[in-house]
Amino acid sequence: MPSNSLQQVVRAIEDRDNFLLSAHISPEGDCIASALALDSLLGKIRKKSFVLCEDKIPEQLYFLDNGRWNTLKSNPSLLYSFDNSIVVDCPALDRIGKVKDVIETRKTFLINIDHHISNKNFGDINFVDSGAAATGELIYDLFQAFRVPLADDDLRNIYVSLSTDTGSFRYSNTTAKTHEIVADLLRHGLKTDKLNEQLYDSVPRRKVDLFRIFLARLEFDENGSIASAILRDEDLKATGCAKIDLEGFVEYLRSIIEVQVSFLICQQGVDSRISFRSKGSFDVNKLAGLFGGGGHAKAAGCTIHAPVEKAKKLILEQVRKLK
Ligand SMILES: [Mn+2]
Repeated sequence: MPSNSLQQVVRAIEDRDNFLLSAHISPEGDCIASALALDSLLGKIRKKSFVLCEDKIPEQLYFLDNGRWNTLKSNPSLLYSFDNSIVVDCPALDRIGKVKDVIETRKTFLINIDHHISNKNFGDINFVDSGAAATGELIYDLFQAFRVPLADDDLRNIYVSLSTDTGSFRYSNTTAKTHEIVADLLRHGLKTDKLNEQLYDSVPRRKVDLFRIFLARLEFDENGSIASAILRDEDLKATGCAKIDLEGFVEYLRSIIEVQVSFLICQQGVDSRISFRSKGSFDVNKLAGLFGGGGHAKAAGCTIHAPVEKAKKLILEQVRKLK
């Protein structure tokens, strides 16, 4: 089903009373903040809602936790009755992990709110806009459509979503609308200094330790236009890091002047999870798509069912073909 209009989404929400909200596994700024902001909006229009995700909020973003983020482990979700689900920031339904089973068992009406160009339009209602810098932009649109004023938490959540998905308003997905939304948040009293410190100037020591290993593994191919690194489960273990600690690593590779395509391969048991970044005209969404993944033109990911070294070989082959 193609994307629906804002009005159709508003109607779909108005017509229904209770919602399970979910977001992707390994949650980051946009999906966490979008889910929490949407939960807040639904409460304010007197709907019942319940956030349920496979993973907990990572430590760096604990400050967003308002006690409304439930995980499959922490919560007896099955006691909660709901007829509808809203999935945010997920290009495909598999991205919510095991919560997919919960939704499918209940045969709920499904609303898909997202901005990934690779979105599969898996919902009964699909509010998908690949021109939006972050899913948080679409949640902001919903606040406007329902004429619900943004409380302090909502201001903060929308900002976190926009700021994190645009690399602090640096990436090409940043639009005039992104800045207009931020201007509106500021007019409503958002304070950004402390927030930016929490988001960007709070690097734990363990992450620096992992970054050292990552730099030692850095390799260049194709005359330095491709940069990649491999990290293994044991590297994360040795430094006490989790997947979220990898945030920013692959972007660092892309920031190297000569580099057009960068990727980070992270061992995931017997499989490999890959994050791609690019600049210029190279489309990593297309590249990730060859391996069953996707995302955006300049930032995408996939899982390859092969060990890390083999995965790297397979990727390099495809990058050379696409270049
Ligand atoms: Mn996003």
